[in-house]
Amino acid sequence: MFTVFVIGTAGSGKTTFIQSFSDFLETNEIYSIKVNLDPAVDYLPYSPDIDIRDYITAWDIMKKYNLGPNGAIIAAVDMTIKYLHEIKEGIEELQPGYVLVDTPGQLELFAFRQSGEEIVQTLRRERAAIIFMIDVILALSTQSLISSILLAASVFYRFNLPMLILLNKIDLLNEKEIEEILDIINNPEKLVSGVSGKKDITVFHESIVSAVENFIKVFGCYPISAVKNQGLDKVYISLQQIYTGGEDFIYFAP
Ligand SMILES: Nc1nc2c(ncn2[C@@H]2O[C@H](COP(=O)(O)OP(=O)(O)OP(=O)(O)O)[C@@H](O)[C@H]2O)c(=O)[nH]1
Ligand SMILES: [Mg+2]
Repeated sequence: MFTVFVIGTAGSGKTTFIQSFSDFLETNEIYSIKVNLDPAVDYLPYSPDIDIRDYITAWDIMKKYNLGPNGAIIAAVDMTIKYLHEIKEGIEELQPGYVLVDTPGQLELFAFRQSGEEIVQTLRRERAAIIFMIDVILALSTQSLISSILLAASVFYRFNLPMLILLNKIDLLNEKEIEEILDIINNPEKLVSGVSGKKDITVFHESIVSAVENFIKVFGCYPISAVKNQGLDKVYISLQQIYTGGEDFIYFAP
């Protein structure tokens, strides 16, 4: 069983990716299940095999405790802990090859809280990985790409699991923009030159940028379109490498 947690910024396409990647796996005759851990989602394009909303919804918590939307999501994520063992048993009964886990939109409410870590550590069994989803439109400038990768890095430090970074929605880019993104992904050292052209560059900036460069080299950054099913095969190949190679894979990736 391979558990893949899909984490990323709000609206980056986590839910859409879960739908399209599970279709991709099905086409390749791999049995996967979809687990929704977003207590605030209203509509899902897929029907989840396991759904936190069967136990708890942000909407009910808002009403019951008179909380605002963010407070309700925080409370709902914290309360998820109570149902974790039931959720875990439900997953194990289904005996899937892949478990695709959808997480709440507001990444910080899940990834940077103790309860998020407990959820990931309890639900993972055997191998696990994180897919970090970035909306490519928000990463078009070098600076924005660097900020997004730094966010991915802080999620890595939280969970310490192998990670793939996905730049989603490439169908919204023109050819030149795609080429520029691919150029950086294939030669991440260009990030340094991309930023050092700015006149206020400092040694501190350069060291951050070179850390980002190394991060991309180790984990890999994959342009995809969850809507148009582009790039999913490469994501699958890398996930399989993590699955079969183990978590040590992160230290040996090209
Ligand atoms: N053009 C394009 N739109 C996409 C793609 N993937 C997702 N979207 C759109 O982006 C919007 C957000 O997609 P979701 O899948 O709900 O994103 P999410 O990260 O789950 O959102 P939250 O859970 O609310 O944070 C929707 O309107 C999707 O149709 C893509 O590959 N291309
Ligand atoms: Mg979602």
